Amino acid sequence: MREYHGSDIRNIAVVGHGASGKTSLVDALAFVSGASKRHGSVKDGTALTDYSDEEIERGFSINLGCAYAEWMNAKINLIDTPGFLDFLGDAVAGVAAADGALCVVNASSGVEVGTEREFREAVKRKDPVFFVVNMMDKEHADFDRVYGQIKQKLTAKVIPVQIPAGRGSTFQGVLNLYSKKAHIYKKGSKAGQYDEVDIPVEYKATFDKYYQEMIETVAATDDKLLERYLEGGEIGRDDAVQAMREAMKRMEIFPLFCVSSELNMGVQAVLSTIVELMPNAFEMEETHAFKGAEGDHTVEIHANDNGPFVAEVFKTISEPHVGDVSYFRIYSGSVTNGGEVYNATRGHVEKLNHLSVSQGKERTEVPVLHAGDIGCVAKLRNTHTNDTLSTKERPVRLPQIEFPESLVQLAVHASNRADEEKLQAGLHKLHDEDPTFQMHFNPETHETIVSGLGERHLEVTLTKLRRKFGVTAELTRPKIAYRETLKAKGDGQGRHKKQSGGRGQFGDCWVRFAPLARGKGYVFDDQIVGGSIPRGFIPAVDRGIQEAAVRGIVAGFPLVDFKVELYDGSYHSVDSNEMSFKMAGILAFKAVAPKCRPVLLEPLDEIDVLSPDDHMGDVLGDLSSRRGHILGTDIVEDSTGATTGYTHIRAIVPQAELHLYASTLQSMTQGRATYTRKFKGYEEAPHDVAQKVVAEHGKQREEELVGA
Ligand SMILES: Nc1nc2c(ncn2[C@@H]2O[C@H](COP(=O)(O)OP(=O)(O)OP(=O)(O)O)[C@@H](O)[C@H]2O)c(=O)[nH]1
Ligand SMILES: [Mg+2]
Repeated sequence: MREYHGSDIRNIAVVGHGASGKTSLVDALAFVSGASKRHGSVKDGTALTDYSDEEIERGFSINLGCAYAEWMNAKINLIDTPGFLDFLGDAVAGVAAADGALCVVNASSGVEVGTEREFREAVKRKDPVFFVVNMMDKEHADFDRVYGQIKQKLTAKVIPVQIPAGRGSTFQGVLNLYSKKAHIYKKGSKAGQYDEVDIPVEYKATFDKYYQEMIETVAATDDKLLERYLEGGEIGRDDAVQAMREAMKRMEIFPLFCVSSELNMGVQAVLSTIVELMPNAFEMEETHAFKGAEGDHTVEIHANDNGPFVAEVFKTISEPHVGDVSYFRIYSGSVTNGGEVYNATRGHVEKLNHLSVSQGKERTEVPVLHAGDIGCVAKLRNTHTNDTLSTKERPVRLPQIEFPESLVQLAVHASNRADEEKLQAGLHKLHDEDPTFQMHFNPETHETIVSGLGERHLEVTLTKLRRKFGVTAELTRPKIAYRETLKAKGDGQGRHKKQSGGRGQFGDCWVRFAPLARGKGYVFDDQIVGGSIPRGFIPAVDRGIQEAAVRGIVAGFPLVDFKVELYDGSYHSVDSNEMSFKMAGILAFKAVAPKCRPVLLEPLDEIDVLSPDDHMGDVLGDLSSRRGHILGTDIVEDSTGATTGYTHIRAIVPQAELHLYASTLQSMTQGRATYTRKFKGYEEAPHDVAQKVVAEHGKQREEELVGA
C-alpha cells in the first residue's frame, strides 16, 4: 500500500439499525475498490469485518471492525459498527474515531430504532452524515417511502442524490443526479460492472423531479449559487459538489443514496461520494476542537504530520493466538513501525512492533502512519481502550470517549466452584476490551455483579469468557441487599453462664434498644457507672451485639439504624472474660431485638427516564406498577426554548422492581427512551413484599442447611 497523508484519508463510521446491511456494504466497498480480493458474505461467515467466532455463529456484528478501500487516490478507512443496541458502545467508539458517518437504512423495513439512535450519535458529534438505502434488490424495497421516513423521523434536511432504477427483482441500476447519467448493471455481473448511459426515458419524469429538488436545496445553501439559480443560470456538477460538501460540514444537508450491497450495485458511487463529499482527516480539526491535557494544563493538538505524535485507542480486541490488538486513530504527528510511544494515561512507554493497518482480520504491516490515519498493533504491554498514546517529551491525554452507561445488571457464578479465580481474572480482561462491560463484587450479597447494555451483551460476553479463558459461568438474577431495622424501643438482659469442669464463663448485661433515623447506622452508648461491668469487657458486649445484628432477625439481613444503651450488668472476678461478655451481647440482642417490632428494609433507586412524549403514559403506568413513586417531570427544551418531544421523568423505585428494566423500557418505547439510576437509600418494605422475602429466605436457609 502506498503512503497516505491526512488530506487523502477519509475516516467513515458505518452506522444504522441491526441487519440493515452495514457489514455487507463495507465488504462491497472494499471489494469493488479492489482493496479486498473477494466479495465476502455475512451468510457464509466470510464478511470482512464479522470474523470473530461469536459473530460468525450468530450472523451479526458484535465488535466494530476496520477495513479500507483505496479509491480516487484516497484511502477510505471504513469502521463497520454493530447495529444492535446491546453493542452500542462499539458504535459510539466507531463514530468517535471517524470524521463522518454513513447511515445505512434497510429499503424494506425503513427507519428503525437503531437507525434513529445511531444517527443521533453521529449528529451529537457534529459530523457530516449521508444516508444509504440498502437492499434495493429485495422484495418490498421502497425508496420513496424510506426517503419520507428519514425526512419525518430523522432530519428534514435529507436530499436524494442517487435514486434507484427499478426495485426488488427489477432493480437494475442507479440514476445519479450529479452526473445526470444512469448506471445500468450488467446481468449476472458479480463485481458490479455497469454501462453508463443517458437517463432511460421511463425514468425521465422521476429523474427531473428529484433533480429539481436537489439543485434547489443545494443552491439554497450558498448565496452565490442561489443568485445564479434565480437568474436562470446553470449549476454545474463541480459547483454543486463543492456547495454540498460545505453544507454537509455545517449539517445543512444530508445526502441520500441507494445501493444493493449484495449485488454490488450503486457501490462505486458511494465510494466516489465518500472521497468527494466527506471531509478529509485534517478538516474536522475545528469541529472536534482537539484539546488535550498535559499535566494539568490544556494543550491544543493540530491535525498535521509535523506536530508531536498523539493518538487515541478506540478499541481493543483480544484475538485467539494473538492477544490484545489495539486500534488507534492518529490525531497529530507520524509514527514508524517499531517506534516508541508514551502511554500518557498510564505513564509508561510502549513499542509499536508490527505497526499495521487492518482489512478485517488481515493485518498488513506498514513502515509508517501519518496524522489522520487509523492503525493497529498487537500485544501492547498495558494499554487499553480510551488511552492516549503520545510522546515522552509531550505526554498528552485526549478527552475520553463517553461510552453509554451499563444499566442491565446480573449476578455471575462460575459453573464449577474451582473456576472462581479464573472467572474473576477473565472478567477483568473482558472489561479492558469493552468498557461497557463492568463488574463489581457486592459484599452484602456475596455476589459478583456484571453490568452491560443488555442481556444479549452479557450473554455474548460470557461466550467470550468460555472461549478465551475456558471458564463456563451462569447469569442469575442478582440478590437484593435487603436490610432490617427496629420500629419500637425495648430493653432486656443477656446473661451467659457456663460451668464445665475447670474455669467457668460468666457475662451479664442489661441493654435498651431504640430505633434511629434512616441512614444513621448503629450507635453504641456506654452508660455503665460504678463498674457493674469492668471497662475492659464493655467493647466485647458491643462486638457481640454487632455480630448478631449482621445476621438479622426478620429474614437474615443486617439490622441497621438502631441505638443500644448498655446500662447495667454484673461480672465474676474469676469466670468473666471478653468471650463471656461477647456471648452476653449476642444473647442480649436475641432477647431484646425481636421485642422492638423489627421490619424489613428494601433498597430504593432514584431513576431518571428520558422518555419520548408519545410514550409518557406507558412509561408512567409501568413505573407505578413497579411501585414507583413519581417525583416530577420536566419537559426537555432545546437551546432556543422549543420543545424537543422528550420529557424527563424522575421517580423512586425499589431495586427489586428494576430487574431488567432497561429491556422493558426499550421494548415499550421502541428503544427511544433511556434512563439513569443511582442508589437512593432504604425504606421499609410493604408487608406483602416483606412476607415474600421472609418465605423465600426461609427456603434458602433450609437449602443451605441441607446442603451443608
Ligand atoms: N438481498 C439483499 N440482502 C442483503 C443486502 N445487504 C445485506 N443483505 C443481507 O442482510 C443480512 C444482514 O446484513 P449485515 O450486513 O449483516 O447487516 P448489518 O447491518 O451489518 O447487521 P448488524 O451487524 O447486526 O448491525 C445478511 O443476511 C445479508 O446477507 C442486499 O443489498 N440485498
Ligand atoms: Mg454488521
